[in-house]
Amino acid sequence: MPYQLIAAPLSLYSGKVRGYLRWKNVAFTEILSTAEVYKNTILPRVGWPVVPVLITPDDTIVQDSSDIIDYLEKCEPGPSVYPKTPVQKLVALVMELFGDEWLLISAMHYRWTYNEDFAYQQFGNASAPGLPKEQRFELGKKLASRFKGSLPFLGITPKTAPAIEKTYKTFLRAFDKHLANHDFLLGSRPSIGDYGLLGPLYAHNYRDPASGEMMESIAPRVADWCRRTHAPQEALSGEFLPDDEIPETLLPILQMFAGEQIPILLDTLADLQKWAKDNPDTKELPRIIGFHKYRIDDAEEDRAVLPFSLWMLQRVLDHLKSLSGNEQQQAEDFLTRIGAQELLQMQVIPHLKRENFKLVRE
Ligand SMILES: N[C@@H](CCC(=O)N[C@@H](CS)C(=O)NCC(=O)O)C(=O)O
Repeated sequence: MPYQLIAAPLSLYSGKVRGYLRWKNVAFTEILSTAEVYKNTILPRVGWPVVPVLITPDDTIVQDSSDIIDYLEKCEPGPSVYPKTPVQKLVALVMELFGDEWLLISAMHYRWTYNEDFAYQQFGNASAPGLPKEQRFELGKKLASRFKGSLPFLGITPKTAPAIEKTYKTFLRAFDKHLANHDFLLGSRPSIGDYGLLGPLYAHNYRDPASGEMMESIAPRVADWCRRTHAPQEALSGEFLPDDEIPETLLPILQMFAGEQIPILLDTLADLQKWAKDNPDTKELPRIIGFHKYRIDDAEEDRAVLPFSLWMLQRVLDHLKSLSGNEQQQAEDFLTRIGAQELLQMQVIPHLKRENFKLVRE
């Protein structure tokens, strides 16, 4: 039995994992996440409705795109998507965090502002492919309300919409410029950072028609990167740049991470500590632990405090903690250069881990 990936074409994190599996040359079959599959496999085995889910050849379930990729990195041969050198590995992990947890905002905004009917049809197509088209649309509308309804929780409102669009377009132009000289973020081999970006950029912002048209017109190289990263022509190919080099063209994107996402992560850290103090006997983290203000460009809005982002941040901080001597100095100098030196002081307290597919404190 090969690996089985339960996933859907419209799903953000499914695209991240699918692109990785193909590059890694892992034999897998994809199972569409229909209502039946949710009922018979995902809910009983994962405990909550989510995709993507990996079923391994020995029938182990792995859930969460980062855990799936890490599982396969351990079990499957071939080159790794994690650079070995300190600063490239740091940048790759930061870009995964930025894609998974920050560009998610633009992905959700564009889908539900400019591609609503397409998305309804897609939700219905995935859930009940056997129904007639109009019924799939109506079903999709019902199923999608949970996702569309999450917009205000992500801080996506009419007040922030212009700022979200402005900063997303700035990102697209910067990434397009970078891709004029490099196939991927860090050379001719995709890294975990490329897959982090692929989530929001592929399934939503490339594949949703109105968003894809916009991407093709203002950042055609990003659209090309989406195609190459999601469906590579050559598995296991490419190299990271030599000498731990970080291309200058990535600096504007890393500065966006520092300016936009770090303040939210800092606030979320403070809220986690408060939550832990107020709930000393609760082990499992709720998905939302409160509300806070966030700023994007010149707009300010309320948004939910999402502790899951800190589990992703921990991946970056654990890497920093593993460094010593010269390597530590190089990473510190680099973070100062991009204005992200706050990362050096950050600590996730209490430490978070995933247990039975849920986020819990250690
Ligand atoms: N962090 C997870 C998130 C998975 C996720 O959010 N999947 C979406 C579809 S792309 C979903 O099923 N969401 C359901 C939910 O969040 O309740 C990952 O990287 O796999």
